[in-house]
Amino acid sequence: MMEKTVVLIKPDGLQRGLVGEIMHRFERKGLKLVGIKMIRLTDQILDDWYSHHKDKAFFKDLKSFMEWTPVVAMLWQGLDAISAVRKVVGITKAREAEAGSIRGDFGMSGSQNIIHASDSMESAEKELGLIFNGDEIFDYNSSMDLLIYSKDEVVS
Ligand code: FUP
Repeated sequence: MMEKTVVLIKPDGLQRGLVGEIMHRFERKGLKLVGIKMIRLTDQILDDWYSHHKDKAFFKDLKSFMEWTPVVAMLWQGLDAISAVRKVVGITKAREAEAGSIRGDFGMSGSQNIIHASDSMESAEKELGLIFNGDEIFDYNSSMDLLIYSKDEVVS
């Protein structure tokens, strides 16, 4: 299914100068950029974003980490993009993430782990709504689509 997924470059990724490197990886993979902005996350956004973690011991630190600097928020579109992007990102604990993934190649921490990516259709929809206005999401044809997908895949 054609999906949109939300990626955040977290404050550590921004400060370490990894924005270009990270975007490069998604572009080369064949994902289409359909939204991008810088945003400073607030308590209000994060309470909703990480509502499933609100009772965890790390919740307070997680919020202050995510508010340290602005983040770079992106929307990437592609066939089964949610799971494809999660594979490019790697597992949460970066020091155990597979080499070749973003966290595996650039991180050591399980909390300062460079990047966020939506983990399901529900979270993608929720996160998209928390960050992007309708007029910040772009639908366009790219001739790359003809190279990235076969004809039968593009119609699915
Ligand atoms: P992920 O989807 O890989 O980002 O992982 P989770 O949704 O499980 O966790 C979201 C964020 O909470 C992580 F990216 C970092 C933080 N976290 C911690 O700080 N400590 C933990 O033990 C688990 C998660």
